[in-house]
Amino acid sequence: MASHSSSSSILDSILVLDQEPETVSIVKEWQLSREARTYMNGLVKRKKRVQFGLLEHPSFVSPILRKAPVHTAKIFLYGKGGVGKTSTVCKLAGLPVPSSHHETLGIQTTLVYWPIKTEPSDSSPVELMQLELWDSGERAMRKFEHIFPSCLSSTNAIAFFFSYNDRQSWVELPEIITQAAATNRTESHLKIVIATKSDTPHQVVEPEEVERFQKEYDIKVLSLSNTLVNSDGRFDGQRELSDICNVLNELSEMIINHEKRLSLLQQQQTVRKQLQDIEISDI
Ligand SMILES: Nc1nc2c(ncn2[C@@H]2O[C@H](COP(=O)(O)OP(=O)(O)O)[C@@H](O)[C@H]2O)c(=O)[nH]1
Ligand SMILES: [Mg+2]
Repeated sequence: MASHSSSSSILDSILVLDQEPETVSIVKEWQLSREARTYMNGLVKRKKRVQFGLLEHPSFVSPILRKAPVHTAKIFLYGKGGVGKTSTVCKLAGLPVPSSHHETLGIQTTLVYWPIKTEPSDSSPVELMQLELWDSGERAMRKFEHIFPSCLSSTNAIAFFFSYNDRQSWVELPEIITQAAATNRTESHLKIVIATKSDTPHQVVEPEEVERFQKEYDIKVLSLSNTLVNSDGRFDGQRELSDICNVLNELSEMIINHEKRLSLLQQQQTVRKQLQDIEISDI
């Protein structure tokens, strides 16, 4: 009996080696649906996004979110000064986007909560993404050597930045990807590229180049415009939410699928090690 159960557990382990990572699809624009309204009430109050400190949680505002499973992810924003990293944080968190460039001092962290629904939408529960955005200025990183490694430490993802109106930021992209890989040798983080200023009329990076980059590096490029949806300059929380919905869903989907892939890889490594140990003890 004992040998039967141990041989079936070995078989289960071997099956893990052939497994492909399960991929999750997030329901697009679910956050704008009628069903999502009660959940989103925790995020938008009087047309403004609610901001959360370290000890706060959206369930304080919308108790229905208390039961939602939480995916926590640290994302480090990395790229040349002035490309729009801080503006992207503001756009995604629903804060006013700075109208001029001020070097970010030290490290700024911002929490963005985002309820999601995965396919099949009829039966899956609402889950909550907790995205911890780490933003730091170029000068601060050069001056204080500990900043760069701290931003990379245990990060789930690195968002590499360039902007469509700054050729240099595009040319430097492969270099900064290599630089991050050299510092964070485990390389277990997800790599994403965020391309800002897609709204500017004088673009110096061609869409074909971006297309080629995605194929060559196998890194997805998300294009953004950190401008207000209302052209009269008035902030409308609901319209701003619709504007960032796709980006936050794509980001969340990539993070969840990356974590699933990593967890399967770790499981497979453990099984390989166990099988090696069995072979050695058989000798
Ligand atoms: N038109 C436009 N301007 C942007 C966009 N993103 C950022 N900016 C502007 O670019 C400048 C630098 O942005 P900032 O976020 O401070 O850059 P950082 O140094 O990478 O943090 C600011 O004046 C922003 O208003 C965008 O998507 N479109
Ligand atoms: Mg900045």
